[in-house]
Amino acid sequence: MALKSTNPTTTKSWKKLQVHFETIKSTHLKELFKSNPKRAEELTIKWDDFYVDFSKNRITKETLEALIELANEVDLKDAISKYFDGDIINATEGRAVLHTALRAQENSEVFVDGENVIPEVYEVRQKIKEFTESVVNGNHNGYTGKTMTDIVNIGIGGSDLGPAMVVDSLQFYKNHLNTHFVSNVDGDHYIEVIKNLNPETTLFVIVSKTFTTQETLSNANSIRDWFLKSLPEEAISKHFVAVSTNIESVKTFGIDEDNIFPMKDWVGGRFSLWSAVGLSISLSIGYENFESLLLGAHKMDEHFKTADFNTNIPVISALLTVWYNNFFNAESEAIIPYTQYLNQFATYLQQGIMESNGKYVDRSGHVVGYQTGTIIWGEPGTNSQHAFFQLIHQGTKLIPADFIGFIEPLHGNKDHHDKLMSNYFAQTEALMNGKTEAEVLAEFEGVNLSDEEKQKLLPFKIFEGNKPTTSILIQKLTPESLGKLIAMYEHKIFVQGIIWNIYSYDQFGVELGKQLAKTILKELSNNENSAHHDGSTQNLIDFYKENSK
Ligand code: G6Q
Repeated sequence: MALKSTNPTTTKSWKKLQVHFETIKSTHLKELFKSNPKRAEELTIKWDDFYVDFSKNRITKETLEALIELANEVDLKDAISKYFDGDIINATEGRAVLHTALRAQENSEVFVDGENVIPEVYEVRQKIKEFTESVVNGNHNGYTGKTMTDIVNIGIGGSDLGPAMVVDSLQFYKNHLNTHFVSNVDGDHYIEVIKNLNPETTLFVIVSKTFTTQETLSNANSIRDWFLKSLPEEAISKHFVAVSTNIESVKTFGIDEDNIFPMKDWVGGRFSLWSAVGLSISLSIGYENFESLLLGAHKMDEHFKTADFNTNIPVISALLTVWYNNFFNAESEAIIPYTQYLNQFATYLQQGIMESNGKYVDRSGHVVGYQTGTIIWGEPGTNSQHAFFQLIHQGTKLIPADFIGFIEPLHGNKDHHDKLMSNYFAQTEALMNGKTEAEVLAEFEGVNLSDEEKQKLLPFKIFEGNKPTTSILIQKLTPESLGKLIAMYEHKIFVQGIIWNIYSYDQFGVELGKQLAKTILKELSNNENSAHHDGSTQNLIDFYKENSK
């Protein structure tokens, strides 16, 4: 069954939210805390090892009620069932969206075209497990008998960002294998990665759902050529494996069928790290840890599917985005992890969120008359405090931010961890409270400045505050808690798409890029000049050709 199509702006709750917005838009968060001493408790969701405090958001109970009404009016419940049940909710590509099936329990049933897909999911998982163990334990060695020391994941977009982010985030749990990622078609990228590698001890994992992506195939071909300079053709089967839906093209590339890890077209690239696309994750942290990652995601799936909307973390989180994006006209959202391990997390979410919800046509094929996908950005705190935080504190834009922190550090340095987390808490507090004129004046006391100088300086030192943040506090960064966190954002993306009445699971904008470059490439590599470019593009191409060696 297809997803319903409701223009959210025509609902009663949207109108209610518009009226309500007028009454709340200038209210300061400080006042909201003052008027309700129980606010923090009431707006915090404790679930498993997650403590999610929504209270520093510019909402009241009434706001939440109206937002939940909106979710009900667009029939979010029905959409969630369709999502988990394998309905063709990616209608523009005629596909189901079933990354949740990849982490479902073995005894569950999810049907696509009348067939339960779970047994096959578990067959592939078994293959990942056996292969991981044989490489990690030194049973699958290189052609010359040496044990593997390095893994190179060759893929781009969804076939790179998820595995790269997870491997980096979970480096604490890593085994002896060094994992590298080659994605950019920029030849300097793969050459930098392989320059210190020994082909005899390196395993290459080519990841491409379609196995037609220019970047990945170019990198794979060049790396194979490099490899064949040291080892014979028959060595390929020991050193190259692939993850794809396109088995025939992988075989044509020269990879044995046994070395192919299949994936299904109902797994979208940017949601595919849970599938065989996660092979380099499994190789790098071990299969058990990979399984824990999947289990964490499954637990979040269950929470999302079963919790009432008012205690449902992904639902509330998505509704807040709608609130800021469509009523406060906020354009971006920041993701600030207070852990260096999640260094790549915002980059990863940029793809998930912006590729999914960067759409201007609704599910009825009409151009939307309201804002959809937000701009996502972020870097770990505390580093970002020394960089772009100034703009969040005193700029002219409203930037809701998710603060993500962990109670326990992995290496146990409590002194550093307390410093790190005191920054997390202090920032959310300061963003909310700001600094009043009276507070600045009090700070000025005892400072060697004339009254006139103080008055001059005063406006620059005032912080309005009222900057919304959501505090996500998790016990410890583990494969399982990371699985929960990623799945939380995946479901947030889904809810946003349902409310904005768009299709979140296609990516025609990405495909456009794949087509466009092909024509120009022909012009660059020979003297063909077939296409009619605008003056600027033509000049750029000509200048490049004249000056490139
Ligand atoms: C993800 C996108 C895109 C895709 C890459 C790689 O959702 O579709 O980022 O993952 O373009 O595609 P292949 O895996 O087919 O090489």
